[in-house]
Amino acid sequence: MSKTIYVLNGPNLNLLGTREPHIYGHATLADVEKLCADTAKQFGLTADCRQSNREGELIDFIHEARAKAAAGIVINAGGYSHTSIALHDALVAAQLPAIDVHVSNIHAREDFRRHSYIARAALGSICGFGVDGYRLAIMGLAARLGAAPADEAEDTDEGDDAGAASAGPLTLAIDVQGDEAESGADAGQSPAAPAA
Ligand code: CA2
Repeated sequence: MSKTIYVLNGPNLNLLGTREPHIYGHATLADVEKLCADTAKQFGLTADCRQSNREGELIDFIHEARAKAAAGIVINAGGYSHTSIALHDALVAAQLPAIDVHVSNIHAREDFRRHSYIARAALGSICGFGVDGYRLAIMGLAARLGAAPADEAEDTDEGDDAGAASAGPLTLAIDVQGDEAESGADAGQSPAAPAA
């Protein structure tokens, strides 16, 4: 199995961080892609990040993920989430574990955003956690794939790793696998988790 996760972003997500920060926050698409790369690396995975404003190109990316036997797909199809049977069909055909991600809480907005065709073809959905949802999606996928967090000792041979995400994801991965009660605070990317 490949160790590559495709991270696909759909229409208008190239505008992240430039408009409507009250809904989508201040992080840019470049920030999101770095977050994904850093998180994937912590699990010995690689994030191949793509963005397109075209439905057909997103479908091509999904076909490519299938052809390359990618480990999984994290997808925020933007507005196409609510309209695209074609993207749904591509994900079903790909037969790869996929996670449907939305930066905003689509259930707390207009009714037309509440339905996601992507969610129906996905292993799970994450929404409302801001861009931290991408990190959570990769962690969930990694847990499902059985990808253990990279050992910290092994991590040091990679040289200067100052840009990598904090130890938060590692802590949460231990929670998932070992049922620990402790939650993983991270570098402040997400709203505080509700108390257990
Ligand atoms: O919350 C999400 O991640 C969405 O998938 C974002 C889509 C929206 O159509 C979905 O209902 C929910 C829109 C992406 C637009 O992104 C922008 C970002 C900054 C400024 C303007 C648009």
